[in-house]
Amino acid sequence: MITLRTLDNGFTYLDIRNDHACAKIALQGAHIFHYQRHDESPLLWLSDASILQPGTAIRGGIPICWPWFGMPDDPALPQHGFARVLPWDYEIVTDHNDVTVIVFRLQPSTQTKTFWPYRFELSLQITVNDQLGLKLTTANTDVEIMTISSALHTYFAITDIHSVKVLGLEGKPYWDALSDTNHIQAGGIMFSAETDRVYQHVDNTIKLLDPKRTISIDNNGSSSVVVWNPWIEKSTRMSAMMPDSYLSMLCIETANAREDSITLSPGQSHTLGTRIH
Ligand code: TA6
Repeated sequence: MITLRTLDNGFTYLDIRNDHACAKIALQGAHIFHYQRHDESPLLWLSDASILQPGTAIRGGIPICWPWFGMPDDPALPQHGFARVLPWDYEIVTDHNDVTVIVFRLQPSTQTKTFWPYRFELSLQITVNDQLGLKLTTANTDVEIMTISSALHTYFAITDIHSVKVLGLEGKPYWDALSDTNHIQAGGIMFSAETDRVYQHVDNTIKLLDPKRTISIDNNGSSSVVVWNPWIEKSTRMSAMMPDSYLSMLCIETANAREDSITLSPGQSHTLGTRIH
């Protein structure tokens, strides 16, 4: 079952429920901000301080970072691109008891051209059942070559940052954004301080081990994985975060960033996908 709901401030989202799970997806940014399998706690984290209002990026869920990841060269442009703050169209593909599939589309407009000059087709297919699937497809409909970096910037809800471990990135090279240095991951990842890393050449399943459950992340069309926890100081000063937010969230992002950016010739397309289960 899918219900279109609109808050008093005009914020509009799809409220989804089927035999396996419930989910909420904002039309702004095609941004899923709630996914919860029945008889489980929510799998995606949403900040208690996040305000659901038009034009404001949602802190939590899975923001779509496109057509660039991180800070652009032009400081006047928004971090993580513009797709997550613009309204997308949607089409209900499947609304069955055991699975819900919705395709969202962002069209080029005078607004997008103020950020980025290219013509494109951007779609996001979201599949909700006992797994959560996202497929972000970029088509270059321009006459110019375009280069994109992107991320499905997933905020996972965790029991406690001190008690989780991330496996699957052992031996992978990563850029440490905090020190602007490069390293090789030794062993699983545990957390005791702010962590902001872009792992490259990743083509395998990532596992998030939480005392309550193990979450598997199967990516495709992705060579980068971003691992981020803001820790205390950034939790305290970042927008739409509480001082203790860092304890209950961890970002493991399916991406193509930095040297994994994708170049598309006219007529070419690329799909960045993840399956969370
Ligand atoms: O993906 C990690 C990161 O780039 C961090 O450096 C931090 O800035 C985070 O994204 C949140 O970015 P946002 O623009 O959503 O506040």
